[in-house]
Amino acid sequence: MTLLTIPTQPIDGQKPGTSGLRKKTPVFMQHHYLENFVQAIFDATGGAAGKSYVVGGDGRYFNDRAVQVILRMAAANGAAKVIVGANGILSTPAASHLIRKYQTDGGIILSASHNPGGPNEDFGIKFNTPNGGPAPEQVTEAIFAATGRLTEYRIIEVQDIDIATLGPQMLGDMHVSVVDPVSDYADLMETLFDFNAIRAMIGRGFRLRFDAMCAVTGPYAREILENRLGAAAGSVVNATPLPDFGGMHPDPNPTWAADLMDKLWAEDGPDFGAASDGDGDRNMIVGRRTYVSPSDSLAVIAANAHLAPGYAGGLAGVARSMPTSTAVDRVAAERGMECFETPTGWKFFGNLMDAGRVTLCGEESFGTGSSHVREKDGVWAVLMWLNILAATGKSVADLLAEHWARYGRTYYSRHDFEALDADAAAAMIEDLRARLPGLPGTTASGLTVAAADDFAYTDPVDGSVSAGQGIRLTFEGGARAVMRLSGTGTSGATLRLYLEHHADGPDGLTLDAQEALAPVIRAAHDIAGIAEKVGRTTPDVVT
Ligand code: VG1
Ligand code: CO
Repeated sequence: MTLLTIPTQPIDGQKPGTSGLRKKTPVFMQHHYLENFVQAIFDATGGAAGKSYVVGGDGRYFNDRAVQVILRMAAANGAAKVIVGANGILSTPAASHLIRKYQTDGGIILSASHNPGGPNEDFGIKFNTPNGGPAPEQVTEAIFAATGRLTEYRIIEVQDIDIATLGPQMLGDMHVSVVDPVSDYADLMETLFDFNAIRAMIGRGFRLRFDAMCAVTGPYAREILENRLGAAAGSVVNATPLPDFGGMHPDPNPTWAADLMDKLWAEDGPDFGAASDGDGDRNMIVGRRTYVSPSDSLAVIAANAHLAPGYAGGLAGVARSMPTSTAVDRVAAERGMECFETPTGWKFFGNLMDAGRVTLCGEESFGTGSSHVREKDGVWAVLMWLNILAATGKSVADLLAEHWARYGRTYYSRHDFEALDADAAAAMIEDLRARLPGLPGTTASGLTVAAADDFAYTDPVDGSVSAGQGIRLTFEGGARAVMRLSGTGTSGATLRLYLEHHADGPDGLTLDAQEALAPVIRAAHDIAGIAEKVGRTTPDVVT
């Protein structure tokens, strides 16, 4: 075994986005690309000497090679211990749990999440801090700065490490512990939810379907839903993680999980359906012929979480990302809970959870989670819904209808315009930003602008400021449109247009969301000039 110090030089563009560094797989496989970034993580966080880490990923193409490289680099940089999921597999929430449970100095997670995987698709890497959460902006900026200063990286030359066999081993002076990726996580879920009540509901004939989309949650869902909760064998479909996700786009929304939607709309469909994404942190919840929007799911969970044993004492507070609908705010107001509005990305929830200010967090992008870990958690959200259904005996459709009747309905949709010319998209946002001060009082497509700003966030815990987090247009009458550019894509630009309109009820709660939002959609297009500036009139994906 030889310790090598390899000369290298900075590689442009290794700047983490909303959730880590994501690039096309061939980019990551370029000479020194992964190695440079990993060395920058160690350099920017005070070195690896004597430290311990969790390492794992969602099993996508290049995950196995990357894990070998990271282990060899951790050993060469003097790390004391690495806990690695068997075969390099860990869902993002399971990795977060291991970091917390074993109190490591952080973790390195390999995933491009909901982006497709494969030799010509996407790969990604991110660093999580000792609280188990995605590194906050100060840390990702320090890592990026370190990528620009690199002159060398350290690695040991050694045969591949056996990461298929569970148990401890040594890599030079470094302890490597290969762990079952599922068991610790499944045990944690048993402490939070009433497994007996869910098992009894399933025993009474409740049928469910979980689509793992050939991504990382298959083994987790099988163990928890089928083995521990007694769902029929085969309730979990697409359950084997594959390096290319079987060609699927593991993004749990009605477009990409169309097969699940079909099954839930079928004559004799199951009572409950759910899907998760590449790395297991997202979730989509579907009832029989009932789609639950992620923003509504967050609000329903906020209103009912106390029915789950782990949350019986109530929630400390809730937080949502700014573009997420205000449905949860109404629950918080009724319950007298604090409600925070943060920028997009789970890293902004970490301080609030660490400080005990919030228990529940959510994003409109199919992300929900709680302070049990510091990542959003797809399987957790599914179990929370099952627990609520078991405790109330209600169907998903009834629960949602009753929620709307009580709080009103916040119609919500996100329109994504993908593969835009990056310069044109940036110019459109710039132009809009420049016009913001003049917008209030003006009228577009029959709606009057009440307020217009670019969202800036001051973290209430550490005072750090994040500006430029999305353009907000609020109209008289309360409708809202938000626009921002995606920070997770790997080619061109994606414009996200978020639309919302609240109906108090009792009438007007059963419209089609697109229909209810038609006026605000028109006004947003009109004000931003989407057709003229980026050449699009209709979105590629509507959620
Ligand atoms: C998207 C979502 C955001 C989410 C992020 C990471 O970011 O909008 O809410 O936190 O993905 O999720 P962006 O910048 O593309 O809008 V995951 O499951 O991809 O880690
Ligand atoms: Co994800």
